[in-house]
Amino acid sequence: MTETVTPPRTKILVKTERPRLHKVILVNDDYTPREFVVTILKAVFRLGESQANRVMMTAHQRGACVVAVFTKDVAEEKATQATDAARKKGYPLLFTTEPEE
Ligand code: TYC
Repeated sequence: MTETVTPPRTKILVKTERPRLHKVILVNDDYTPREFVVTILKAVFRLGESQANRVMMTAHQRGACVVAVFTKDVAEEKATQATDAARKKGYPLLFTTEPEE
């Protein structure tokens, strides 16, 4: 007679963590015109006029301001794109990225 062996059922719980988001940070400088900063914030980060002005003024007064958060790739791409656009015009404007806590 054949015996049927039933193995214990093991339930495997797969936990997937969400990828960490990265902040794009606008850094103040003394040379880039305010209007140009606003133009970049609107073109690259799709901010509206008043939000772009608020972000620019916050960086101007406090030294830096978070523009937005994205996945790592998108944050780095947008920061590079925005910084390169400023270099092409001869401005020292800088966007950096850092992971969110
Ligand atoms: N501080 C610049 C000026 O007075 C304007 C400026 C604002 C530049 C924000 C960079 O991230 C910046 N012309």
